[in-house]
Amino acid sequence: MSHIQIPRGLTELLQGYTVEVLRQQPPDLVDFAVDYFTRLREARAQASSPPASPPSGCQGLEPSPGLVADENGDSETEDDEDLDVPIPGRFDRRVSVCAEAFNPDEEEEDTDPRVIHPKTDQQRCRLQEACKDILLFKNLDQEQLSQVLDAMFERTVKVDEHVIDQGDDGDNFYVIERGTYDILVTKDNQTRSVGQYDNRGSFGELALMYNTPRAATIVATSEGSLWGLDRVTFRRIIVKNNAKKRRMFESFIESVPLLKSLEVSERMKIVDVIGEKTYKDGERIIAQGEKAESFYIIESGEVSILIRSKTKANKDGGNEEVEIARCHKGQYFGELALVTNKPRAASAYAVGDVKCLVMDVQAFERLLGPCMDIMKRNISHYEEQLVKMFGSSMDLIDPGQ
Ligand code: 1OR
Ligand code: 1OR
Repeated sequence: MSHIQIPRGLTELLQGYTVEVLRQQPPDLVDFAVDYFTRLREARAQASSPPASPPSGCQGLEPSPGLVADENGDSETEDDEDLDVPIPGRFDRRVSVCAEAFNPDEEEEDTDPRVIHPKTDQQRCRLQEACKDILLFKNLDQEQLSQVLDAMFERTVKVDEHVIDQGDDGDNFYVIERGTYDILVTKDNQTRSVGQYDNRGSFGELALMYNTPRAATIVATSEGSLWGLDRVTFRRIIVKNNAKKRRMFESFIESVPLLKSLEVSERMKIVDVIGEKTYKDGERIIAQGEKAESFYIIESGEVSILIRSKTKANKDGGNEEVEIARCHKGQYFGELALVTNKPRAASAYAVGDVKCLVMDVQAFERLLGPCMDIMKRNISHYEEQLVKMFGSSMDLIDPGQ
């Protein structure tokens, strides 16, 4: 029998591909392999030739020399479109950045030119306001955040305009400044609305994070204004930061009882979209009666859940808040309103300093389906408790009061 030798590098090559498949869960393994190995070859070719253009390093409001960004977020060299420089926004789509795919944890030197869309002070203010609660931006350091804000560009939309079409390649990520948007999903030739955005939030991260086609169609249902972030900047900063987030939160997320039934890859997808928020002692995290937008898991500290009593009055003559539960590290809250589609049933306050991992309602619905039974079982316990404490069902305490 002849001796078959395994070529050097084959094992690592296949391991790299396998790790990326497990990480990104692509719908088609062959397509993904073509993308992956093509990028790998390009990355290798680039690594062995001298850089085509120097890093710009420009961080101010002015665009870096020779690099301007147009209305659609595409960036082009001013003088010569065919100059041999990497052009953010024109990068071919649905391909992963292989250098990162091989070792997402490694700090690579960043040589891509920065995308900068100059903004007026007023635009910058509006942009900062729109981005202040964006969960994907929560773990960025100041320098990363300022590069993201520099790269964002304004896009206004008209009623019925399709911002994203399901099945397309991903070009930009969007943060909503104003306007309402429908989320439509087509499956088996049937299109249904699966949710809405109401003047806040963000969308379009999935295709950019996982190199997959757009998972939903986003249609403006009013006039609106959005801030776009191009794919290259998104991958360079947000996707790279996700590797850090995985390191930071992986073991904690694995210890959360609610999430135990999920597959590892499902838990990692949660880490990719969560943001960490901190609260000071006594700070209100959730207000009873408000519209719900987020779901919380306590990373450290304690949270007190209070409900307005119908029978006890406070010193101002209003309904006094009574404590009904305490939640600790690893526990969750804020699921009830998301599951029942009602206003918040109770308020939540930080007891001491508190850190929470926060997920938006769309991610909650998309990723926590497998945990729904556990949550519903616990909700039925709330109702039993409520009857014991107040002698009626929870619906009788009007959360809007
Ligand atoms: P994208 O890049 O795939 C469409 O482009 C965007 O719609 C997507 O990123 C998300 O940001 C956003 N399923 C998939 N994508 C969703 C969903 C969603 N909701 C918002 N997007 N589901 C709805 C959950 C309320 C699950 C539907 C089965
Ligand atoms: P939410 O979205 O309504 C308030 O926002 C959160 O408080 C709620 O989700 C739950 O996550 C959390 N009754 C209602 N909400 C409760 C309760 C509760 N406990 C925690 N939350 N009861 C306590 C049962 C031990 C029953 C009321 C007496």
